[in-house]
Amino acid sequence: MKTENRTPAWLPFLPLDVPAELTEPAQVAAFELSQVEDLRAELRPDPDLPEEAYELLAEGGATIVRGGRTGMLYGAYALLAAHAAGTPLPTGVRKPFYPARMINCWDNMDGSVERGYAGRSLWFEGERFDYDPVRIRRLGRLLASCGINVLCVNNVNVHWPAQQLIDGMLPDLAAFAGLLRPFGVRLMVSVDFSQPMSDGVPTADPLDSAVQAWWAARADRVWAAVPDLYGFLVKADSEHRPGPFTYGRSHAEGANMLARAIAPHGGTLVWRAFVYNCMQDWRDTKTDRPCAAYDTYAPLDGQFDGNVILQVKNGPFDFQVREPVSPTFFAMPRTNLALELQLAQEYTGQQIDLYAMPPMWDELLADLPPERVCAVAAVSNLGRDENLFGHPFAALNLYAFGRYAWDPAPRAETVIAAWVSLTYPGMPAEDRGRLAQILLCSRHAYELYNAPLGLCWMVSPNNHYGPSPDGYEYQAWGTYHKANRDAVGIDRTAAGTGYTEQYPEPLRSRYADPATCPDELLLFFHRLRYDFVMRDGRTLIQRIYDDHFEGFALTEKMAETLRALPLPEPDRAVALARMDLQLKNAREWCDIINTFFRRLSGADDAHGRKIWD
Ligand code: GCV
Repeated sequence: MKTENRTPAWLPFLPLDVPAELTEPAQVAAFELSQVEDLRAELRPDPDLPEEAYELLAEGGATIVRGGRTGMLYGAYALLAAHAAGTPLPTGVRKPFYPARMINCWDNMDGSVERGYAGRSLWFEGERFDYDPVRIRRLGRLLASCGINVLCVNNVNVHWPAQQLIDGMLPDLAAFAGLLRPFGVRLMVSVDFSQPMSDGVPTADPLDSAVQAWWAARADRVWAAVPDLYGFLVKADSEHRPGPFTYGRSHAEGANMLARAIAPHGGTLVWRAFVYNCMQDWRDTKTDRPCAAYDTYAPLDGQFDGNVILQVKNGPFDFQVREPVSPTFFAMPRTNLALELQLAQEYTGQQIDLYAMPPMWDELLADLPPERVCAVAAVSNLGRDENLFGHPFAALNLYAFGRYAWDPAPRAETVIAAWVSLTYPGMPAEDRGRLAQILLCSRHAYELYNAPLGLCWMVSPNNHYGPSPDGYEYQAWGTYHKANRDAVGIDRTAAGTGYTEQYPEPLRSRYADPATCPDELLLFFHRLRYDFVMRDGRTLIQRIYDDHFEGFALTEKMAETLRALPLPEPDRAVALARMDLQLKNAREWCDIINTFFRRLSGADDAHGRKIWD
């Protein structure tokens, strides 16, 4: 397999490969620091500091990196980043806010990546592990340099032969784990809840003693092969995956059974809360998909074992362009919760259209206090493409995820600016500023032409790129906007589906009243007539038209600025080619959605712009 020599993403300040013989994070740290000629630094292990903590101290013209076992590596990267960007050293003891900072890779063993937009899998091909170890060590370096410490190696939809990862392929899993271990990155495996049945056990009922014994024995084998495995990740009773519902058992009973099997090994059981009826009849107006996670899990609060983490998507639907914070986060104070984000840009441009996520996370943090969850996870946006991310700027989202996972404080501008400086140090400061501005406004532009006012699911079915206003309207996925000639949206207040009742105050009242509901979420929570007058005095239909036109116009401006930037190759060629595709996509969204609403409503655009008849 070909080894790419290009150093990925935000580490141009250290274009090097870490030698294979280094096995400890401290050795990697020492090696990294030794490669920078004008840097005097010394590592000082401190067993009194938490394992991942560090402190940088100036001492006699040198910098001391005091740290725990992995902390020294994090400290070394912090020092190198500050050195490269010319910024002051971080002060005081630094330690991550969340102990588990995970990426979930939806990689299949046939080499495909579910919702992957950066090429094939970096480590699977042809139903087995198949990778370039040099590239995997670079990946470890990339992850450590932004603070990510857990990688789930396979898709949550566990397709055969991924069951073998905890069976015949354990030696391969162990070898792969060994490549990432020097970077402080631990593996996790997605498991198939029904796996005992493929091994002669007649049931997967979590209360059956044969099932419990099977998992306990399996856990013994798995941890014997990979003693520092972080744990298992489970998607159960979701989108046709097997799970405890088949046996009339609750998700607490299902999760606890697995958690007890892995507890003796210190394993963590991460259980996804993405459960809803994906076989809904569109005529059924009682079922409202956003209610599903809360309805399933809130009654189980306090019933999960201590080594279970319930992983909840940021919003109640499924990674739409904009969603309100999931109410499940507020309903389970006695349960370990993890926040799940999606870096893979499934609904947000597929790593063709620009969509920098930090502004979205800042908004999320305004409603979700970081201490509501004990861990964070993100669906990976990585792949085998030369630049690892498909779009060179998509690297920002992984970098930023690591930074926010370490320190969940809203600071989109700072993180974006830091990424730009580290990635393109050779570009003049003014141009870096322009690029940072493009990235900062990319989400706003995308939202305006794609899904303004909280309108979800007007996307092409299955591949989820490009507009199809009625594409999901009569399907079984619970994804309806119900636009007719007079109105659009679903009433999710107490008078409607009751979804707003799942929120605590003040969110409940804020969302329930169209007068206080943020414009961006208006059509998520309310069914409104096209002549509804918005806070800014415009009618709803005029806002729909205006937002789509504005989103396209903003994209044209972004394209113009981008074309003038002295980006290094090959990033420039890739970014410009993808921007051309984005412009086409934005035009389609603008024209098709506006035409859809004009045909339904018959309303003219107040500014007489072209909308098709
Ligand atoms: C891994 C959405 C995606 C699926 C994904 C699922 C999930 O439905 O379209 O590809 O499956 O979310 O998060 O489990």
